[in-house]
Amino acid sequence: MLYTIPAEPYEFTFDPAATALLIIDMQRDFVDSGGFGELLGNDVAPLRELIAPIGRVLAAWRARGLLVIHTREGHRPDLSDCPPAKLARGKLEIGIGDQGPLGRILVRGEWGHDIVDQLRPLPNEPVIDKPGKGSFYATDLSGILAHRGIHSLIVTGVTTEVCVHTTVREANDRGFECLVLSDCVGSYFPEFQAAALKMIAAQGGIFGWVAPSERLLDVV
Ligand code: TIU
Repeated sequence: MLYTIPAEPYEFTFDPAATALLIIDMQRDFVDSGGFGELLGNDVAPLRELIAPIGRVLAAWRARGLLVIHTREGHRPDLSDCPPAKLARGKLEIGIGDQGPLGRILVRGEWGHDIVDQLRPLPNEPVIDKPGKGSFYATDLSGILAHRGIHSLIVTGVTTEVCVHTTVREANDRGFECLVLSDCVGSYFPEFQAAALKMIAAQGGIFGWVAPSERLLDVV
């Protein structure tokens, strides 16, 4: 069964059985005080506002028994999968792999690396651990989507211009149709949020579609 909802730049049509809800990097390291995002100099408040709307979409998607996939950005404890350039970037006093208030920053297994309690994955929901900003690079996401017959992605999470954009661009080049939920993605920078959303839907939907989550919740 196909559903069609109003979106930018025109209506988005999808088959729920062939669509996954992707929740990108809703980790304490990005949305909690003391995490990587704050150590980069950002105010985490705008990102915390996403937890409630993403939670509503997550509940609706789970109630329909549809596929939910979570991602986490982070590295092995020995940092062998972290490019030296990424480690050095920012000249931070406390950076990736260092001990911070939430544990070692962006290191798998640490408190700060994990997803916030409100959006905690269920045991049957794949969690993609990714070393980069994109969810496809150096992960098994492509295989998981292929095995489930997924062609479309509902995209949520943080941050809009970094991991969300990189993932949507990767997905678009792989032939996926992406709907980005405008109130379920967030940036530390309001001007980047606005530009990043425009860039997805511009030029006839060069990377995909954008709509508020109410439009999706109207039909699922
Ligand atoms: N810094 C920033 O805006 N984002 C990241 O480093 N990672 C994600 O977006 N997940």
